[in-house]
Formats: sequence, C-alpha cells, structure tokens
Amino acid sequence: MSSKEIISMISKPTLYDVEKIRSDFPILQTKVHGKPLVYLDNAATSQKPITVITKAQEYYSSMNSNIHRGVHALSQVATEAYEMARIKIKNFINSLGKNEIIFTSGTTESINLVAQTYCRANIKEGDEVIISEMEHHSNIVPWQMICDEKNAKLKIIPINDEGEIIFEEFERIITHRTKFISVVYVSNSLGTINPVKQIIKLAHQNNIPVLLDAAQAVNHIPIDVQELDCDFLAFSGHKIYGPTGIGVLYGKINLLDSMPPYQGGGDMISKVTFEKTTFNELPYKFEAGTPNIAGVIGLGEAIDYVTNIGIDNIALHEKFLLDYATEVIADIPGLKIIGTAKEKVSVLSFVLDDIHPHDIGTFLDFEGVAIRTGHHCTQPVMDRYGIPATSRASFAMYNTKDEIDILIKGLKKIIEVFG
Ligand code: 7TS
Repeated sequence: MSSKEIISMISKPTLYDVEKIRSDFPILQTKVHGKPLVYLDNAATSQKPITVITKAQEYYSSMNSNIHRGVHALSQVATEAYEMARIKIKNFINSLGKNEIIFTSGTTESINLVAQTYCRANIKEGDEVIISEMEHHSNIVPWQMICDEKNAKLKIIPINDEGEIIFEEFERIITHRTKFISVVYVSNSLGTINPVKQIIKLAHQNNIPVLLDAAQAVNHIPIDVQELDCDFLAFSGHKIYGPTGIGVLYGKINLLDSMPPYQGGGDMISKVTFEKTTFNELPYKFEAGTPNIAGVIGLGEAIDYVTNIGIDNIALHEKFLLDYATEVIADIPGLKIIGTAKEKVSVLSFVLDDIHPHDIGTFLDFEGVAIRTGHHCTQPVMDRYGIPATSRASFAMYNTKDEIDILIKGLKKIIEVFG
C-alpha cells in the first residue's frame, strides 16, 4: 500500500472509534500550559484507561489484604483476583501454563532475575553472552554485571544505518562458548521490530537459550511465546496501559524449575528451619515477599482492555499513525529520522538541524505536546549515530492524526524561532 493510500485511509474511520477510546482515558482531557494535552511519550509509559484506575482503587477499597496466607474472606478474594490476573497474562501471551508467569516489578527486574539466577548458575569463565547494539540499558547492564563477575565476555550484534540488526554478524559472533542471548524485540529509541524468530531459531540450533525484552513489543504486536519459542520474555505493565511497578517474566517451565531462587523471603519457601530451607513450587519460588497486589490486578484489567479492542486493531491504527507521521515529518527542512527500519512500530525518533532535542521538547511542551528527548536509556545507539540525543514521538492506540498535525505545526514554529 502506498503512503498516499494510507493517508487517504486514515482520514476515514479506522477499525475502531478513536474518540470512544480516548473517552476511556481521563488524563487525555488534561490541559498543559492552557493547551489540550497531546501525549506522544507512550514509549516511556502509556496512559491508563478508567477501568484500570478503578480496578486498582477497588482492590484498596474493597479487597485489601495479603494474598496466599489468609483463610479469611478478604484474603481469599484478593488471592483469587491476583491469580486470575496471572491466568489472563498466560492467555495473552499463550504460555503453556500459569506457572510460567512470574510477577516482577517490571522489565528491568525480570531481566536482572534471569541474569542473577539462570546465568549466575550456568555461565563460567570464558563463556559468552550476546546482546545487540540497540538494547535499552536494562538489557545491557545486568549482562555486564554477570559477565564481569564470571569473567565471561559480552558480545554485541551490530546494527546498520537503518537501525536493523545485521544478521550475518549475529551468525558470525555465535560460538560454542555462547551460553545466553538476550535481545530486544522492539527498540525503544528506533522503533525497529527485530527478526526474533530467526534469532531464536539460530540460537536453538546451537542450544542457546534466548530472552526477549518485550517492553516495547507487548503493547504493539500480538505475542505468542509458544510460536516464538523464546525461553524467557520480559515486559512491564505500565507500557501496556497498566500500572507502574509491575511486570512479568515468562520462562519455560523446565528452565524456571532448574533455576535457583532470586530473592529469599516469605511466600517463596516450602519449609524453613535454621538448618535448611526448601523452596516453594513455581511460580511462587520467584515471588518473595508481599507483591504489588493492586498492580497485578490492575495489569489484569489492562490486559482485558487491550484484548477487548484487539491488539491487531491497535497495531493497524498505530501503523496508520506512523506512516502518516513519517510522511508529513519528512517535509520539515533539516529533519532527519533516526531509525528507518523496514519493520517498525509507532516510534519516531528524529534530530532537527543542530537544535538540541531538549530545546525541542521544552518548546513543544508549551504547545501541550509531550514527547521524549534524550538518549532514551540507549546510549550505545546514540554513539552508533554520533549524536547525543534524539527527540522521540511515540504513538499509542488513542492518538490521532490531528495530534500529529499539532506536533508538526509545533516543529515548524520551532524552525521559525530558531531560524
Ligand atoms: N527495555 C526496553 C526496550 C524499554 O523500552 C524499557 C523502558 C525497559 C526495558 C525498562 O523498562 P522498565 O519498565 O523496567 O523501566 N523504556 C523507556 C523509554 O523508552 N523511556 O522511558 C523508559
């Protein structure tokens, strides 16, 4: 489909009624500096529908109690709601069983958990771990830490000018010493969708487990862990319209079973004596202490919200937005898009002449437009392009063509002001 056709389609009603969806998100009525909020910082965190907000509140107002330990009514209701959310997530990513779903505080903790358990137990001196050049710092630093500790080597798959993984380089750097691969499914600073199925296939031919950082994928792309055949998958609730401070680690049951626990404490034990402790079954072995119960229940509600609209419909709407924005932004003199991969989600990073991204962000803020500026916790990506930072607009299910026009108008004003 040509971009002209896409633009003509976007002016027609899309698969769903965007205005109806917008009315579910109270914050979208906010005014910023007297202007209607145009929220285009969705890659940092998405806004929450009213159902998620009320569900988390409902937990505190009518269910609040600790889970898994009480025989009293409230504890049972809370436990049921908490475990129901686990089942919703299991179904959403099509894992084999609910025991493969572990609640963490977010993508960052999920990755650290795998690095500190699976990799601490399985990586030895001289072994290698592979990541890519486009990782978020959360998928770099935990591997540096464990590689430093074990005297192992961290190897990097380079990216090309478009912001795509160079697959032949990946094939080249895998060796018999490679013991783990952790790659981002969708880049937060470039928008690139990586060929993760091919990566996993090649890794498995070499008996290497793969973790997918799906922080930026889960809200844009349907995920089927069985079809992907990934060994681990990490994501955060707040990027998929759920609460902050809650996330998920999916792991194949045999791997999770073989791993030592991450943190010690309540709920993760079967029996404790001073001489010896035995650990609880999965998934509780990895959920020490009182968890973020409201967060889990809120995340379950967010999954329901997304499922009702349909992740495919969301993807289609966002593709229209990305294609439209990419087309119209190209008319801005001096603007260069960073990240032009063939397969992309609705993330648009750019630099504009030598105007500093922070100036762009501040100026747009006065127009009511929220974008992200900086290195987006991907400093190696910035180094790859020889830039200190980008401006990044990222679109979600509730964004509109009109909002992109406001962004473009703001950018044109910036050029007038900065000359
Ligand atoms: N991985 C990717 C690809 C991300 O985009 C992020 C957060 C993380 C990991 C970490 O997620 P957390 O929920 O544990 O913090 N990305 C961004 C961003 O692009 N702007 O702010 C946070």
